[in-house]
Amino acid sequence: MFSGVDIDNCYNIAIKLASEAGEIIRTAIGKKKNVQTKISNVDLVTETDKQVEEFLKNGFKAHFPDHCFIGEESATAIDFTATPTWIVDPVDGTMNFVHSFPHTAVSIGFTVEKEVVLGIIYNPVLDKMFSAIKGRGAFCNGRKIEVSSVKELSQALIISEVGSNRAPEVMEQVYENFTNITQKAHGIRIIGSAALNMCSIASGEADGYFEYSLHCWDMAAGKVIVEEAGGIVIDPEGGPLDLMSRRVICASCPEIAQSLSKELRHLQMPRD
Ligand code: LIP
Repeated sequence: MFSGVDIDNCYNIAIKLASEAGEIIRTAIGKKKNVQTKISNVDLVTETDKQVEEFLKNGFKAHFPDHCFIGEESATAIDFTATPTWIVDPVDGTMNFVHSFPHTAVSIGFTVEKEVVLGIIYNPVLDKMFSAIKGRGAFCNGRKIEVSSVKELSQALIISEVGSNRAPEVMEQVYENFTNITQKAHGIRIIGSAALNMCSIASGEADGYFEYSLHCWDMAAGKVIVEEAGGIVIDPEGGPLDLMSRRVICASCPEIAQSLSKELRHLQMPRD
């Protein structure tokens, strides 16, 4: 129990809704998409993003009428409070979805008193269901997952993203950081889904991930999945992660997180 919340019931409902949402995405990914743009011409939204969000919003409202809901496609001014809150990205990696690139997922985080206590990230194309409840470990399709044992940036595989904010000052910082980290690490990868990037850290497939310009729905579920897999999730400047700060470092261990923090040029983003 987390402050009177029946977390097992929340988990069971969220897994069921994530599976059903995944079915919508799996069916739609092979079909022609109706694509619109949001803040830039590479910030995409499709009818599937909206359909899945509506489905999840109605599903969580029906089961948990007292809980709050923050979703990528319906969020306006975000009012994040201590009340139990579902934080949802209906299709994380929308650009990938549009191109039928198979790294796309539904991401569901659940907070109690502003702390993420449950996370579910489901890639329906590859049929990978990642989940974690605070204090109980992290899993993929029911199998326990753990971060890698890599402890040095020089030996690490790092993931990052270009993001959909193409403002010149943002792009300059992105490329400066890519150039620097490429020289310091084993390698760098861009995959296109913040949520699945965090699952790669949790699964031990990569050792560090950083991004600026993302939103709370991109990282809420991933935070608890990485932590329960034995990893660390921090603010890029070194303090605890602020879910609304729109930036993140996560890593297999504190050493890599701190090395990334030291090497990166940081950017303050307008808060969610
Ligand atoms: C996207 C992320 C991607 C990130 C973008 C964006 P969307 O989410 O997952 O990794 O670089 O900034 O937030 O828009 O596809 O849900």
